[in-house]
Amino acid sequence: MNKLLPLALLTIVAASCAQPPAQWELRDDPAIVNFDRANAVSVDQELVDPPFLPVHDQVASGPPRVVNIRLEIIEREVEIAPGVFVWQMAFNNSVPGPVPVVFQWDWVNLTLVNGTTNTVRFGESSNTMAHNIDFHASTGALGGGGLTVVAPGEEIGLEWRAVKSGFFVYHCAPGGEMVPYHVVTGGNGALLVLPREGLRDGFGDPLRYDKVFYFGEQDYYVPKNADGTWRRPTNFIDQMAPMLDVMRGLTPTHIAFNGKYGALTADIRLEAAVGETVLMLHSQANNPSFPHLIGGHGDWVYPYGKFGNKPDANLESWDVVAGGTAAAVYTFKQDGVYAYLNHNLIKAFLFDAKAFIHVTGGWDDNLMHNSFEARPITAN
Ligand SMILES: [Cu+2]
Repeated sequence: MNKLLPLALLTIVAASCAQPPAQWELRDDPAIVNFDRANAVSVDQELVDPPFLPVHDQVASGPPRVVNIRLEIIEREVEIAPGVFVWQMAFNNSVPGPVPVVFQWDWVNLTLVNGTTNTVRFGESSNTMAHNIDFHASTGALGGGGLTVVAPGEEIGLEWRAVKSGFFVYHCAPGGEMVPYHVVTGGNGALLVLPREGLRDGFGDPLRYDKVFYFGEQDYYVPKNADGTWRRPTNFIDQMAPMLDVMRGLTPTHIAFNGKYGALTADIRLEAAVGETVLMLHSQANNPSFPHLIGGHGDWVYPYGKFGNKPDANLESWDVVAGGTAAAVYTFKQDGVYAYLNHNLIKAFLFDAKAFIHVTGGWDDNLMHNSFEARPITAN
């Protein structure tokens, strides 16, 4: 017994040296949590149109900041598919809206504008309705919706603290039937709250991405005329009653990535290289979705798109809940055209819930090759 004990101890020590116990969960740093807002540096963030994100650091280099963002709501008519017109409500003239990027414990200082002052970039605006914004990442007052109702031609300010990390939906939510109406005409987007230490893989090791793409999935409910043609309304108000009738059927007439058919398969070319790690962000403000990368995987997939959850490894498809997001990381290993899509394949191919990612950089026969070319069937 006495001779065996040291050996047993040695074995335990050796095993624990080879595989240190997982320390995945991190506790909040009180110095960061209690950092005085009055001492925070204020920075302006230039937002960009999806599927791209603003240039950003992946690890916080200082204490919490106040990040100033400006969202201008534009009511506009867009041809979402050939011959199909929708009056959208578009944050910064984009459906989905742009993705602000902050760190956990930063303050987000929003100016929400109903209309536009930037006629150079956004064109004329003649908004007809009140709008607001509900940030799923925020705390209190209906996600800010209760403090941001703003009439056409006016602007309003809202500051809130990003207390949780993850990828979070935001959307317009003016109340009652207006909530789904504004959301399914495009009044939604998502906001990225990075952990201050950056993303970590399932081992707890730092994970850095080379590129990030945002796939905003949008369902539309376009009414038809008596003769079967698509109804083309004259403005955002005229569109509402007939569209609500279609919405009550719960069956979308159109589903798109990045606002319109062909947006990420033809209009915008997404590119990556073999060896590059891509963060794939996905949101759906009104319905579930089931992301899948054809020919690849989710190396690490953060449950519900929230970085405080230990990521799942090696998934084939994953979840977006209605009013939620997904965040998946993949390092490309083969060149070719990959389809990133909703693996409800009807929504991907009979509708247009899909994107292409063009990957260059070489092919690894060891991972895949034809063992023989097509030939007449041989006897076995
Ligand atoms: Cu609205």
